[in-house]
Amino acid sequence: MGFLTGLKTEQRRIGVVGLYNSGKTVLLTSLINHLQHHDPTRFALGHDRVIVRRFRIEPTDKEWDKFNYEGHRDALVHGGHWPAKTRDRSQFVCRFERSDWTVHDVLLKLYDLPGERIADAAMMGRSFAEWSDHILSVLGNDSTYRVHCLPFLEVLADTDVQEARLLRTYKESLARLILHYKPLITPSTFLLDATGSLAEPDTPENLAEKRCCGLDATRSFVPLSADCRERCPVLVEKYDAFFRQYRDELVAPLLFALKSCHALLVLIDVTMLLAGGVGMYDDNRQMLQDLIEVLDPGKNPWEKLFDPVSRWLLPHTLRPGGIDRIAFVAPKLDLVHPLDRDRMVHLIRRMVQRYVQNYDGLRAEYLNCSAVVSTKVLPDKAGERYLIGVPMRSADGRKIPRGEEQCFAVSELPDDWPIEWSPGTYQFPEVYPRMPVRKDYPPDQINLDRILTFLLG
Ligand SMILES: Nc1nc2c(ncn2[C@@H]2O[C@H](COP(=O)(O)OP(=O)(O)OP(=O)(O)O)[C@@H](O)[C@H]2O)c(=O)[nH]1
Ligand SMILES: [Mg+2]
Repeated sequence: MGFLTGLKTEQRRIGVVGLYNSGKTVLLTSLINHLQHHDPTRFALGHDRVIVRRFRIEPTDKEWDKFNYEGHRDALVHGGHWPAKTRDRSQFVCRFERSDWTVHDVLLKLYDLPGERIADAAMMGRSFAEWSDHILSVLGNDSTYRVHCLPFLEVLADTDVQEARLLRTYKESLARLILHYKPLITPSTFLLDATGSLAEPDTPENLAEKRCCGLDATRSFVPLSADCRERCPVLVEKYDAFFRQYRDELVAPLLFALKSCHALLVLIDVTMLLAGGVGMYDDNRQMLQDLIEVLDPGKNPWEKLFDPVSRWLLPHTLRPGGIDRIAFVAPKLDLVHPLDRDRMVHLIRRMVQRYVQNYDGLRAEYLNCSAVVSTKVLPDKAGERYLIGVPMRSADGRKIPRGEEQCFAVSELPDDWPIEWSPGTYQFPEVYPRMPVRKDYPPDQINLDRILTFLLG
């Protein structure tokens, strides 16, 4: 508690979620950097010239690894490259005062997770049978899924079910889905296993051979249809146990942490969804829907028990949590031409707003942002959009070493999501980060301050 200053403490827990590669870790790194070396002219918290003071990093809760802020910041500044992909959940805890909050300081807890795990959200609150039905209804009702999962669906329907074939065909299906930009890969350990090892690009057959779909190779499981469950009670018993271990050990700690948050920051990477095709859009939407359903944000019963004043007087550990606000954010705004940046916000609204309105008492904000602005803008030439930055990939998609700045074209954003589009129709080339070398000078950002202002409430 802020006993040195005689202040009360307001604890805020914020979970950051989004698909893999959507920009969670970069956003957190830039956000922390701006709080640590706060300059109100470059990061406006609230409406006035609010100053952040007495910023200090605090120990994480005991069951959490510390978010590697220093390492990520170092990779950006000294390495000139983006932070490494996240392989495990982590937490960052800091305390600071803000000049417009005179009676309390802020204890801020931020949560980062590997985006792959979002695909498992539908396991929470479901039995193995319920999860199986949920996943198989997605696989069966969507034509893309049906095509890639056909051999598995046929083995499931077989009267003589063989477990080895079930496992192999399910894993080959997951591998084909990955190759077709479908991120709903569950159990997510097929992509990123429980020890943090990541699936490398390979053929479906090899991936099926090398990867597991469970806590480990001896505890893999696949969804079973109602028919199959009827016919194979022994297999059901085994998978039910593996499913429960997986859900309780890998998924529950994450989901409980998110559920105990006051606010969520949901990243929806419009550039990735447009570049990845309609399948990627559909999956992201489904996964967000599953996640929000499990987290059940909005008014919680605690809120009815305490009026705002008595809540204020409670010690912060007893103050009710419960997500009452979500910022839906389209990241990487700097990869989109300024003429189209407002459309990013419109697109994420169109994607989730109707669903979010179902939750009473939930405050939602829709914004775009760039955590580390890494491009400069050229005026549009004859309707084409051009940006300047240091490209990360060659024309054939291979990663290339950091070189000189170049001018490159980016796609125009549509007014609304098209009915259908294939991977590659839209292009937003990745660039190397542009970071100031001076350690106490945080990167140029857009809207991170507005996001935090909203989330802190
Ligand atoms: N140009 C630009 N690119 C960004 C920005 N933020 C993120 N990126 C790009 O997005 C990639 C992924 O960012 P991360 O923060 O690692 O993504 P993540 O959501 O943490 O991904 P996982 O750890 O896989 O879940 C980076 O390597 C960058 O290429 C940004 O503000 N501007
Ligand atoms: Mg990450």
